[in-house]
Amino acid sequence: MAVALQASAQVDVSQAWVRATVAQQKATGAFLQLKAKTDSRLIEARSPAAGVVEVHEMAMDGSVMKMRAIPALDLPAGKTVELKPGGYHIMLMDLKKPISAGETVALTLVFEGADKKRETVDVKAEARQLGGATAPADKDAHKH
Ligand SMILES: [Cu+2]
Repeated sequence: MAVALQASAQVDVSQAWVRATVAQQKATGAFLQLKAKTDSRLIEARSPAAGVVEVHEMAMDGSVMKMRAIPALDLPAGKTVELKPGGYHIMLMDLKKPISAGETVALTLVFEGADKKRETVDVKAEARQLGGATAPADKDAHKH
């Protein structure tokens, strides 16, 4: 669930979510869909939950997939740009505390239009637990 607080935003933000973390984990990703009315760029992201927030892309480095920070993410007019696991994402680093599934994480996104006008959009992203190898043991599991 995502709520963009500015109804008339230049860039529509939807489907925002953050990957829940396990204890000791200091970084995680935020994912969402962006659709700009006119050519824009995502130039900055912030969150009170993290000390450092960067926009990352995944890129091949030889035969290894690595992520790296990019200065801006292009948002062509009318095109939905999806930030998702394995692709572009907003990297939350230096987390102030673990993020549990169901929690709401506040994100602030800064967009810049072709006219250099900046717009700030506040987003609430719900934390979700992704299944798979990194999932912690289910504390509610019953043994019989
Ligand atoms: Cu990353």
